[in-house]
Amino acid sequence: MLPTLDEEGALRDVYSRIPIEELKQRGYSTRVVVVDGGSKDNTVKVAEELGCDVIQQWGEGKGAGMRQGFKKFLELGDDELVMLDCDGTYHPEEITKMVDSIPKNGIAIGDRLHGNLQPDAMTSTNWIGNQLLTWLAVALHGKTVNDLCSGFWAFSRGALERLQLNSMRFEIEAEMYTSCAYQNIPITHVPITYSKRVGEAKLGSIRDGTSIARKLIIRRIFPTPHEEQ
Ligand SMILES: Nc1nc2c(ncn2[C@@H]2O[C@H](COP(=O)(O)OP(=O)(O)OP(=O)(O)O)[C@@H](O)[C@H]2O)c(=O)[nH]1
Ligand SMILES: [Mg+2]
Repeated sequence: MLPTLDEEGALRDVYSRIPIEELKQRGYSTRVVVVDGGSKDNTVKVAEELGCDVIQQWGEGKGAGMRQGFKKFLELGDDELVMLDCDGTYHPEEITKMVDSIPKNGIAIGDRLHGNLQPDAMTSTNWIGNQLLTWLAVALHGKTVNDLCSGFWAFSRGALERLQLNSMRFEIEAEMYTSCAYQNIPITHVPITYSKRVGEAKLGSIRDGTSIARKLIIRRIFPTPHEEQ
């Protein structure tokens, strides 16, 4: 599953690097689903040309889009789901390693901070923010996580069925983690490569960092959303 907002510059390359053959050798048949948040560029056209399934999300934000993608996955009855940002920062070749690392009824999280973080990939503000938010998450919720804001996750169906989420924007990863903490969903950490993005960032470091911290605090007080939207 690839969440997109104006990612025409990266989508073709990301798609072509998905290791469909290697996954086939492991017994998987694969579908590529693009969840689009209302791109103004040619992202949707490119996704259709490539033969991806396209979900045009309602509402705005990566969190809203991912939750719609999760819902579709559960309806379709598929077994495992891998989600990665579609901006060229994550390496689709590493999907096999992620899938191999999914614990039973659990989740594998790609770990940029103890992996191969390329020198120009993350600004120092974002590096500090990622470290602080990861530290805050563990301090509040107690479950080990190495890279809270990673955009590369691999889920078993059993884990996705249990996640309880209502995030709209970039707090979604933090909420997936808190849901794992409260429901004892096993997590493994997989060192991954992280490269400089293609195109413009949609995340505002300060604004989105603050809402991620707020989500971590809210879920310490109210472990599950009042109502899943
Ligand atoms: N479906 C959907 N995807 C979105 C939306 N906003 C951003 N995305 C996608 O979510 C992924 C992460 O967004 P980025 O802008 O890369 O945010 P980031 O990775 O946290 O920030 P950078 O480190 O600056 O790249 C990208 O693939 C975006 O295209 C949205 O509203 N809906
Ligand atoms: Mg990114």
